[in-house]
Parts: sequence; C-alpha cells; structure tokens
Amino acid sequence: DRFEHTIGVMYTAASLAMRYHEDIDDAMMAGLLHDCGKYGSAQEQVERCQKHGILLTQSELEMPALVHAKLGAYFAEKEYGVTNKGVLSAITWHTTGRPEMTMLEKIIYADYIEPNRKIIPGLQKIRETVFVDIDHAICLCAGNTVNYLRKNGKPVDPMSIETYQYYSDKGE
Ligand code: DGI
Ligand code: FE
Ligand code: FE
Repeated sequence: DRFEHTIGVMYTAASLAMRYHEDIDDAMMAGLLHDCGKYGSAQEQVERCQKHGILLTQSELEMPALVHAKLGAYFAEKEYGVTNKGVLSAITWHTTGRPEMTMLEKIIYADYIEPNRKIIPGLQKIRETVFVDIDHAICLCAGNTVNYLRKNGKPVDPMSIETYQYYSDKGE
C-alpha cells in the first residue's frame, strides 16, 4: 500500500510542479521520499529518533503519527543523500503543514489527493481545487484533517490548526 501511495504522490507532485512552475525533479524526489520515515511501528520510529538525536516535540511524543515526517527528512538527508533543503523541508512539513509554506511544501502537503488514496468526503472537490487555487486546497485539506481528528477524539497538533487558520484567513 505504501509503495502504491508513494508512486501516486510522486506523479501527483510532478503534475502540480508543472502547474505551479516548480522544479519537477525536486517535486518527484520529495514525493518519492515523503513517507520514508514511516517504516516500522510508532514505537520504533520514536526509538530511531532517539538513536539519531532527533529531538521530538511534546506533540510528536503524544501523536506518533506525526513522527515519520521529521524522521523521514533525516533519512532523506543522511541515508539517501538529499542535499536540497527545499526537498527536505517539504518532507518535514508534509503531515501538519505550516503557515507560509513554500510551493514545494504545499505540493507535498496536498499528497492526499493522489489517485490511490481512499475516497473521503470532499476529495473530488479538493482534487479539482488544487489545480486551480492551491492555497484554497490546503485550507480544505487542513480543515478535513482537523475535523476528522476531532470527530475521532484524537489530539490535534497546534501546527495543524495553525495551518488551517492561516490558509482559511488567506482565502477571505
Ligand atoms: O503518511 P500518510 O498516511 O500518507 O499521510 P500524512 O503524513 O499526511 O498523515 C499521517 C497521519 O497523521 C494521518 O493518519 C493523519 C495524522 N495526522 C495529521 N495531522 C495530525 C495527525 N494526527 C494527529 N494526532 N494530530 C494531527 O495534528
Ligand atoms: Fe506521511
Ligand atoms: Fe503519505
């Protein structure tokens, strides 16, 4: 599943790079590696961070689903030899997003429109929107994520909320 998702993100990122005049190779590299920190259980991911001296925030310790982003950026640099800082930061921020994202960060944050992703309410609308107004699509993605987590009683990282807030204000 992860392989198929990864290939989907890689080509989706290429398409968005074409649309938004980003470097296509960088976008594909970021897409290919964005989940490379996800191998292993949550516990193993946290242990790998400790082993490599990667400092985790309180949120990341409470929400292990977030850890693979930072760990992935580390592996991309140290194991896969990526030196492009833009690619590394796109991997770092792909799960929570952040205000004022670079275009490459936005492209990878929007990973959940890729073709293999499970159909969720609003996905069709996000898929259309991302090729027209990527900031508005980010707002829809972040809104969906925050709502989904709240509905399921899961803690929400303050950065996920900031992302939503920033991109929803931007659209007004
Ligand atoms: O790695 P993927 O499954 O392709 O997607 P992702 O990196 O965007 O998200 C990974 C998981 O993290 C997904 O199940 C949603 C979850 N997530 C995203 N933001 C938050 C979060 N989980 C918590 N608890 N809090 C967040 O703010
Ligand atoms: Fe991910
Ligand atoms: Fe992913």
